[in-house]
Amino acid sequence: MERTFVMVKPDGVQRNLVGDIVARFESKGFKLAGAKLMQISQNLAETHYGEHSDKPFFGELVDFITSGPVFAMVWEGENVIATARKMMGATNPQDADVATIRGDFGLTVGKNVIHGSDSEESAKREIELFFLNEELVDYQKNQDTWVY
Ligand code: IDP
Repeated sequence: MERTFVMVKPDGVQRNLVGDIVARFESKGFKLAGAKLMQISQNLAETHYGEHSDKPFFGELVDFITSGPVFAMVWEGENVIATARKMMGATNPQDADVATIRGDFGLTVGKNVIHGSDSEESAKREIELFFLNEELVDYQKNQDTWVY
């Protein structure tokens, strides 16, 4: 089953949105495989956002993502990578549809509440970057027979 990396950014944690965001993924039918509240180091931030290192907003992005705790998660389920991106909405919350996480909770691209892997390759990379193998749990949920 597919897995993806999702993270409530420091603005989402400070604004008490963790519960609502977790509830959306649970209600959709996805299964939580791992989760933790953590402070991202400068080094981890620069590695995670490495593809943006030449962008003008890189410094601001690293400062922001290290400015307070984040809530890191691994979610599992059929087509979860693409579906999580749909549930998050467009990168700029002003372009994000209503009923998406960014559409409902964000106003600016710099503080857009949530991160989610954008491909199979980045999901694998980001899960390995943020979680040890033993922090991820393989288990059955009875609801799955009603979801699939
Ligand atoms: P994504 O988070 O939707 O995958 P990316 O293009 O990978 O979007 O950008 C990573 C993050 O960088 C965004 O979520 C956003 O917080 C931040 N970002 C993107 N563009 C800008 C910008 O123009 N100014 C400030 N921050 C930006």
